Amino acid sequence: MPKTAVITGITGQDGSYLAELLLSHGYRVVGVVRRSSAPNLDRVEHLLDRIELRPGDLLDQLSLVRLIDDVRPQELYNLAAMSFVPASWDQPLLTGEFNSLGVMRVLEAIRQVDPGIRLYQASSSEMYGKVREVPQTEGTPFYPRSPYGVSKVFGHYITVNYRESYGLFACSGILFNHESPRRGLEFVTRKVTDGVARIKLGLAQALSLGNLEACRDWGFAGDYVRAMWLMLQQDRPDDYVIATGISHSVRDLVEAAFGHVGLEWQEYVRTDPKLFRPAEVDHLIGDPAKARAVLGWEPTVDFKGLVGMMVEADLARLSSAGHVAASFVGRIAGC
Ligand code: NAP
Ligand code: G4F
Repeated sequence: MPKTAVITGITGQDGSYLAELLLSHGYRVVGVVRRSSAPNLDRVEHLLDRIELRPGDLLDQLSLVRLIDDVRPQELYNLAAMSFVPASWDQPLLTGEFNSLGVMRVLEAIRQVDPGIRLYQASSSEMYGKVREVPQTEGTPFYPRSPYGVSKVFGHYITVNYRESYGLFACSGILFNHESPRRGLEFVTRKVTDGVARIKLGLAQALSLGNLEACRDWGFAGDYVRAMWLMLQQDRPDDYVIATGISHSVRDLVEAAFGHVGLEWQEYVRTDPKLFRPAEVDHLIGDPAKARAVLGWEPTVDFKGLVGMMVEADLARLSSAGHVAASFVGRIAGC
């Protein structure tokens, strides 16, 4: 019998890569989508004939209980969240509803319907915030610096608590920043690679950024979803740091992305004080030793490869969009 997996957040960056991975392992994949008047299925468009989509919302306990009862999965990957850190200062209560109470709703639904379901919870390196130790491991204390980080600490500990209280097979993956051509446009890597492609193609003249000195341990999302799956294939549930172990500044990122297309970044990048955060996470670098030893997990894409992949994808997307727009204008002009 093929296994069945439920993915909350299937329309997001990680959800789309995870769905591809699980399909390649022969799973029946059921994605949870929240009700909206304009569905946002771009990232899973190419999978729609192979996955099932069901309505559900982390704000609605009943929708989760019904869904799990109907689908009866062996595994549930809880990726849904409000994931953009700056937005968490604008909407701290909603962030808590999604990222903290939402996790507890998923845990309760599992506990009520079938405590045998294995759960992956998407925890975050933002929980380390003002870091207490370098590099950060599974044992490093948390010191979150944003409502997002605080909400994820709750999600992390309630997952550990349900594992210890009720014996659930619940794993928390403490994932460091992971990126791809499917990353949302507001996150710094994608903002930079999209900006570089626009400048290279003559569609923009400059790029505004915030803090160039912040450092992150950036990896490739396709590698990180493999770690999620591996966690749920072990004999016992546990928590793991997933990272590359190498950190770069936003300035390094900018230099690599502009350098990839032969441009000098200093000529195009402006810093805008409005893009600085009320409290910054200055430097993240993870130690993935446990994941390497227990899961056999290794990243396959390095920083330079990641930046190059994202710039190339944005160049291709914007070039073909420009081509479509130009031919459309041509057709109108020809009428
Ligand atoms: P993403 O692209 O922002 O995707 C978030 C997903 O959550 C979307 O599918 C969104 O659906 C869904 N969602 C939001 N609120 C929901 C709700 N109330 N009910 C149901 N679905 C809801 O995020 P990502 O980068 O793939 O990250 C996946 C998870 O990993 C998140 O929990 C994030 O916090 C965590 N994480 C990410 C990173 C990273 O570097 N990417 C690192 C550590 C942890 P819509 O399409 O309807 O908006
Ligand atoms: O790309 P970012 O917005 O990602 P951030 O805040 O690190 O959060 C991401 O990674 C977390 C894991 O650690 C996830 F949990 C979370 O869901 C999300 O996926 O910002 C990275 C850094 C920050 O220090 C920010 O201040 O880039 C700096 N930055 C500088 N200029 C900018 C900009 N960030 C954004 N978004 N936009 C800028 O213009």
